[in-house]
Amino acid sequence: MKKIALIALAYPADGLGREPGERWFDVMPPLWALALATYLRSAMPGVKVEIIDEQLLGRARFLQRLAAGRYELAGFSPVAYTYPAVLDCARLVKKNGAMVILGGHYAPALKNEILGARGPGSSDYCIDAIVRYDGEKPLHALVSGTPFSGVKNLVYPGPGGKIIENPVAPLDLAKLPPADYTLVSLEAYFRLQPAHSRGTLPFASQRGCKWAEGPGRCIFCSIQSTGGLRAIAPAAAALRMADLAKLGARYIFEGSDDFPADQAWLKEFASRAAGLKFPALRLFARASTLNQANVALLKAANARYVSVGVESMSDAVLRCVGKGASAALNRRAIALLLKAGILPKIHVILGLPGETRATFSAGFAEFKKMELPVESPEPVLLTSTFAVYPGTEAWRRLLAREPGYRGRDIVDEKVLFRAWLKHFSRLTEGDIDSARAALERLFAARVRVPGARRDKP
Ligand code: B12
Ligand code: SF4
Repeated sequence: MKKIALIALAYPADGLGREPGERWFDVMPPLWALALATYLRSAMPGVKVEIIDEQLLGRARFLQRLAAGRYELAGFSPVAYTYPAVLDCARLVKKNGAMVILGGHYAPALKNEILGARGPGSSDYCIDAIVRYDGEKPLHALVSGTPFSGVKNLVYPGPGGKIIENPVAPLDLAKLPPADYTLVSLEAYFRLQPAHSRGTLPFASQRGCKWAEGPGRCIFCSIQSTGGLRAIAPAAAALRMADLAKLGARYIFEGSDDFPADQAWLKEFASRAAGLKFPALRLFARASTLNQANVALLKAANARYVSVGVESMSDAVLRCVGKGASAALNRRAIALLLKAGILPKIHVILGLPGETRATFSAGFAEFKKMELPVESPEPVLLTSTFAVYPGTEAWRRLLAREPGYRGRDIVDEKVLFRAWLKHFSRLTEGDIDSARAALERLFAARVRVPGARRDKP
């Protein structure tokens, strides 16, 4: 029987200078792996697919398991912070003869760099190929033994090391089987979740972003997607989410980029959800799509928390990053959510292009005017420093100024951030730290968070 491993890494505890154990999200089963494993199992019932998750095993047991495993194919979905550790794991499974495939959002953005440094023929050969965009059919084709040249969405080194990019085929989400959450032990994940959010499962009813496909794309957007905004039919999405309640889910972490982007979809979804026993939803929305009608629909669909990437409260900065929002829209979004009894989570990025002490002061004054909840079980403000991810417009701009970073497959976020500030911001790291501290003080004074866990993106 063929054995396939889909290997998920824990977000490193020291990532971004965080203190060990500090995280802004709950431990959840990796949705990319569930999606791929479900498809593979339904298309090839004879294949054994294991989802191996470092979050459950801890580093030592996780590495032991990989070292002992014999897999025909091993798949990883690195993000910028996990990529170096993914390479360590790839070397382990490659040693035991696995074909190693990467997918997700980081690897396709650096496909040439990764395959050049880690592909066949390199001195550190541990990666065979990279899948771009939807992975279900490409993975099935690979496991079936289709030669690389016949696998859609695949990027791989051809004869002489030349990187070959196969044609791309977006998937019809309606034709996918519902992700099978029983492929992993949900209890094991629930046990690692804090009491107030225990029973959280991830779900994604949509892929792609309407804003990115249409008038603009945020300059920090690293999401690799093709085929425009696609969604599971609203009735099916509602039923599948309700089914998760039967598996013990009390909350759903909905990973779509802008859940209310398609109002007709949302209307149908909300009317179906209203008739079902429905877990509480945590979701993401753009400020510009959070109008009165959409917020009412979200409330009807049992939305509890809505994350809004307000990023900045300076119109000048928002224009610079192509966000398609304004301080007024941000304020409106938060006010509408609060009025509907939905808790906002306000994501702010520090170190954006165009930011100066003056824009920060103006933005800070706007934050002061913003309506906020008096109390929330979780932190409402989530600040982060600007991450220049490969594949973004910001990355392209930085490389134009710092050609020395070109060609590398491993990026050091702190180094990039410093270089970014040097070229694109008039703020220093000290200014950023003070700005962050000032914002945190403002929110701490205005929003009571009983027994707050630390909560930063
Ligand atoms: C939901 C989500 C989370 C959830 C994950 C919940 C879960 N356990 O499933 C949580 C909150 C835990 C999370 C955490 C983090 N995330 Co996150 N996350 C997302 C989000 C919004 C959706 C991902 C998702 O589940 N989509 C649905 C699944 C089905 O689609 P998919 O992941 O794209 O996978 C498909 C294809 O890409 C492909 N594929 C993916 N992997 C592989 C692997 C193989 C082998 C193959 C063949 C195919 C394949 O096939 C899949 C099925 O078609 C994305 C942004 C986005 N819109 O995609 C960011 C995103 C992936 N996250 C990101 C980051 C940075 C993080 C964090 C570091 C936290 C942070 N600072 O934001 C941590 C890292 C966690 C870790 N250990 O890796 C970045 C990655 C950027 C980069 N270039 O590195 C993204 C792109 C968002 C962004 N900021 O731009 N995340
Ligand atoms: S970062 Fe901007 S462009 Fe990218 S998915 Fe989010 S809203 Fe869309």
